[in-house]
Amino acid sequence: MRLFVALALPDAVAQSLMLVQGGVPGARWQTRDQLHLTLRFIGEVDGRDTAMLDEALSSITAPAFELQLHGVGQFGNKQPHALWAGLRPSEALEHLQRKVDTAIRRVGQPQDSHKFTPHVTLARLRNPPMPKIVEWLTYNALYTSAAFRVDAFHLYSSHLSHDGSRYGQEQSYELGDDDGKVAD
Ligand code: 3AM
Repeated sequence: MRLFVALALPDAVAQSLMLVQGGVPGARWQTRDQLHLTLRFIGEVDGRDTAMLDEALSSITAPAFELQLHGVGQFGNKQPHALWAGLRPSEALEHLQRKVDTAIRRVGQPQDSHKFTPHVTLARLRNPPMPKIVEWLTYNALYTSAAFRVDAFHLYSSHLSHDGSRYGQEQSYELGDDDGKVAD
């Protein structure tokens, strides 16, 4: 199974993102079900490793926190391959990401060589029409979502299909109150 760890987005935030999904011909806009915020890509694992990962992720304690999406960007520089929404800086998010990364490395999964760049992918691009992309980036530069509470993170599976990736929530892990403990 191909796995990754991510945050889900509330419907209101997803709807606000869907309003900025347009204006770039040829872009493959992510559907509602594909929108998420990746904390850590894992990759292909077997059933035994999945069980170990689940156990490691279950043992994470971290506080729930507030997030707000803000701004947009692209990956790929002169050959953009993805458009995304960014986030207002969040120490709590970085803290959770480090905990998830450490837990995953401890059970023997290889390190992810990419630096963590918090984002929500909005579109994937094959033949980027540069002027339209510059226009889209400029027009949506001030995009800001409502603030929302993050009280869980999830282990997702990813299945490639002819119409893009299909993501499924395999497991969910609750975040706690301010001291990180999950309430009973
Ligand atoms: O959060 P997004 O959608 O930007 O690009 C993939 C996607 O990111 C990324 O993991 C998320 C879930 O598929 N991804 C895919 N292969 C990857 C790899 N080898 C990867 N990230 C790092 N290394």
